[in-house]
Amino acid sequence: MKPWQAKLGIVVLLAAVLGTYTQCVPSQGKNKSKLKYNSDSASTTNPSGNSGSGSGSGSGSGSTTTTTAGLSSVQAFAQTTHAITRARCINCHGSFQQPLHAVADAQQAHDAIVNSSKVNFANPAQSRLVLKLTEGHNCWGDCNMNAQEMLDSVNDWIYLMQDTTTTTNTGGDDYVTTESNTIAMVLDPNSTANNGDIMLNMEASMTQAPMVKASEGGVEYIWVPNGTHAAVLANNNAIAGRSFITAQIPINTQYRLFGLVRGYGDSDDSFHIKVGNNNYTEWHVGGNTNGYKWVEVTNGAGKARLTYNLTATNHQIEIREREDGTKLSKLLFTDDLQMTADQIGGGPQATMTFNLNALAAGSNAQFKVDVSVYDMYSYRLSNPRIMLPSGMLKVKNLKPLVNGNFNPQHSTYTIVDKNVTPNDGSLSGSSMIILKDQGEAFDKFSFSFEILEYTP
Ligand SMILES: [Ca+2]
Ligand SMILES: [Ca+2]
Repeated sequence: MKPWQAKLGIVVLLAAVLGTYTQCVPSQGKNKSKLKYNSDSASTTNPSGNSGSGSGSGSGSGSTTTTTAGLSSVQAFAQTTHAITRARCINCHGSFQQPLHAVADAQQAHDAIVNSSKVNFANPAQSRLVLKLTEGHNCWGDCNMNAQEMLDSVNDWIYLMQDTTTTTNTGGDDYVTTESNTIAMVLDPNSTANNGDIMLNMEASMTQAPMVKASEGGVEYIWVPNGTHAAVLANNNAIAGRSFITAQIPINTQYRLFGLVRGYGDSDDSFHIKVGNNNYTEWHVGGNTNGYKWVEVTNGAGKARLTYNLTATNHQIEIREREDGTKLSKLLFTDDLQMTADQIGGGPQATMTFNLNALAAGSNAQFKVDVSVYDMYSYRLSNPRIMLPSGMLKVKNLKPLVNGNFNPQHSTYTIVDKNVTPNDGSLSGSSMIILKDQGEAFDKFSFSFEILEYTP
């Protein structure tokens, strides 16, 4: 099952770039407990997110590989690009204007595009469907944003056509831990998540030069490098760097907006920001923030508080350069109007813990790895490590299993080959993106090791 087919459960952190999918968003009563977010999700862990304790067995025989066939081109088109053409192009291309890619019949609309070579599967960005929008052909908003939306849909169309290969690990000679709780429970063990909270990772945004993406100390951010422009830029200055991201708002209500920012001083501490159809507001993050800090999005030098009335749909967010040198890592919409920036601390990143004692008798070792939701389709694992009270534990070839299955693409940690000691338990400094299987409400992690040999 592809991840978006079982799109249930928590909505705590969707970095939605895709406007074409209908998500099942729970709209039941909202828990108003404060949801805590990490300032630095790449290097901080939430100890309360502990889950997945247990052990496992190391017996079994081999593994089986299964391939799930991708969708047909028409099926994939119907779920992706067709949704855009139906919504945006129907007035002309749904009736009289060739190619008739916006007619209701998916096969006919699909054939109209494919047979006239309006889509370029080898180089989606060069698809006429996309380029026409960048050239200004009947955009329904900002042409570049519309083009990006169309390009996203074509990329998804291609993705949906691909076969998915998974390997069912039935043990073999490997040592396999027990399964974690579901990722939804791991990330939110007390079900305190607020359904009206939406986290956006700016690394998933579309930037327009001189706005660029970068990272430092495990924090990904966007910025216009300091020194690019000498002066403060007005919100209609065409030379400004810009970035766009879609917020998938789950509930019709009022929201406040916060950003995880870094400012360096009075001339490096502001953005213009535009939410949906609202006007630009001038967001001053407050001089030198001394590192990354959650700051409420306010308006003007007087920092007037803002409340956004947003409908339950996709809203385009534009971050626009005002003063270069200002960095933005994440945005958080919340319908908890009482929330303040200093309450945003811990987060939807959690540590999974697996007891290895049954796999490596007498070791009393624990395997720990941090997990977060990366985007609509994937998780991120980071900082795999072993806590070993004494002795030495030889560890080799670590594989994450999602719902018991190993996907050969998830191979970052297969090169692990280490003699772990109490003072040195880190298995890798790399993080790994893991494709969701059925979504965080269902997916459970376990881990296999080729070798786990304990020496007291
Ligand atoms: Ca300033
Ligand atoms: Ca500056």
